[in-house]
Amino acid sequence: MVKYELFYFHMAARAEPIRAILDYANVNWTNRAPKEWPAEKDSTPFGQLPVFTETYDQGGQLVLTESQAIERYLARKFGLYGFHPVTDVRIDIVTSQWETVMNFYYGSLFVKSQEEFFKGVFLAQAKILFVKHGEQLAKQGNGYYVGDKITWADLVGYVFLAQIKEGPYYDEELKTLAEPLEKYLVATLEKDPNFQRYQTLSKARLAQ
Ligand SMILES: N[C@@H](CCC(=O)N[C@@H](CS)C(=O)NCC(=O)O)C(=O)O
Repeated sequence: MVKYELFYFHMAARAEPIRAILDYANVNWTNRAPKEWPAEKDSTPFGQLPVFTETYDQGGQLVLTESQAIERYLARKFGLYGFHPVTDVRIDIVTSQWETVMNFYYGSLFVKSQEEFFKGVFLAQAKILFVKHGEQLAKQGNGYYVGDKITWADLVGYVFLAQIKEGPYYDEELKTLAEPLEKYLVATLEKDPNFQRYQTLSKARLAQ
């Protein structure tokens, strides 16, 4: 048996797509938060979180860093990546676009000295993303970014949109631009029992 552990702060942020993949795939995994981060920082591979660890029964560990690399690895492992180099790259495009927008979003929330700069770029890029992804989802018409089943791209889109919706910048303009994302992506995922399991587990985790 393999033991899975995700090490991240007690918040959704960058680790949430990893959690969504694991729960969607019904994997048994442990969520761990630092007790005293400055003292723990040097023990991580790159001085940052998330860190994802697989521990094997027969001995040995796989220790991974970089949220997107971890997500891609798990998506591949648990059947949430594409089925061809072309579908894989389409999924990569969607997840990279979301990551870029979220880097500016987190910058605006956590880098106080440059809050206005990050906020400005976040808003400009989020608007483009909402419009373009809305068009892609409308063209697809089945609720999924790529192909005809849920993939890592859909989970990323849902969880990052949810964070923006709960954050300080979700005004009427963004809300209007997000309508196609709501209509196709959000509505489809919220009907999926595997996704509902993730939602229940996620709520319980963050309430702890
Ligand atoms: N590119 C990295 C960025 C990781 C990152 O920025 N982690 C932040 C939290 S979201 C962190 O560990 N901050 C604490 C620190 O740098 O000491 C990833 O996607 O995993």
